[in-house]
Amino acid sequence: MDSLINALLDGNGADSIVHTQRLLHAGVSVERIVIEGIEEAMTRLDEKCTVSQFNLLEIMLVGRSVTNVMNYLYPGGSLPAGSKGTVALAALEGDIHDMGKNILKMVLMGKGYRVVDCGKDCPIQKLVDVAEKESPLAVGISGLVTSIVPLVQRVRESLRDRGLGQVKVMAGGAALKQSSAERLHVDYLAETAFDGANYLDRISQEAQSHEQHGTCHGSGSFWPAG
Ligand code: B12
Repeated sequence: MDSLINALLDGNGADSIVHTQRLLHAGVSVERIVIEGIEEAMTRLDEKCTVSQFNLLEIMLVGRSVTNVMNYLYPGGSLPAGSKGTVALAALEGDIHDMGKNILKMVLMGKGYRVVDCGKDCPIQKLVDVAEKESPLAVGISGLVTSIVPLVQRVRESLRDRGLGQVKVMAGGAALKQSSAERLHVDYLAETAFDGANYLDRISQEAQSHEQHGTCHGSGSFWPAG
């Protein structure tokens, strides 16, 4: 895994792919490559980029290598149609980080969800408009800067004001995961993209079971849907 991390940190896209292939051949799971490889590389990049050493070009090259590896792990052509339900994703207004969101998008598509990507720096209004149009199972908010916490806290209410109280809200990303679901007023706070996918699997199964039996199980949320 260290060779992959070093290739990513060098911004060497070709070597990053070679090391990814080697790991896959050795039986290492995609999930481990994302969490122990890509996320670990970004943590080390952060340590490297102290205020005095901040180097935008370096970060961009790393970002490109990360994208190469993700495209390799989740090739567009092999993605299923998205039969499990729709999810709308966004990084809210004031947050221009989108690598975590893009990874989440690929993981969710790979797991069979249809993903509507509202992009980065996205106003809440736009996210709610998309939710109204697409009727998603959930909206996912990726937050990397702490300044967007007050916006995240408004998402649930904004959905409810539009009559979309049944849409679950999940959050993740380096800044948000230091908080709690309760404080952020969201239904679920994920540590990793795979946590988010597992949460969606649970609520998607619950939704299907409601449709089939008309029964009401717990939603895994402490926020009322009304
Ligand atoms: C790369 C980077 C950038 C790049 C972004 C490129 C891009 N296209 O995304 C650039 C150079 C543009 C950038 C700019 C800035 N950045 Co910056 N950046 C980072 C860095 C080094 C890595 C972020 C990253 O991509 N991580 C990798 C991804 C894969 O991790 P992740 O997002 O957490 O995602 C994983 C999970 O959390 C999960 N996930 C993520 N989102 C979601 C959502 C849901 C719903 C779910 C289920 C899961 C999930 O899935 C992923 C895989 O498991 C971090 C340091 C760090 N350690 O995070 C600083 C950091 C986030 N940046 C920071 C800052 C301050 C800035 C700037 C303000 C710097 C400046 N002074 O100009 C600007 C502008 C910020 C703005 N307005 O948005 C701070 C934020 C501090 C804070 N807490 O508020 C950090 C923490 C650096 C630091 N230590 O100070 N940055």
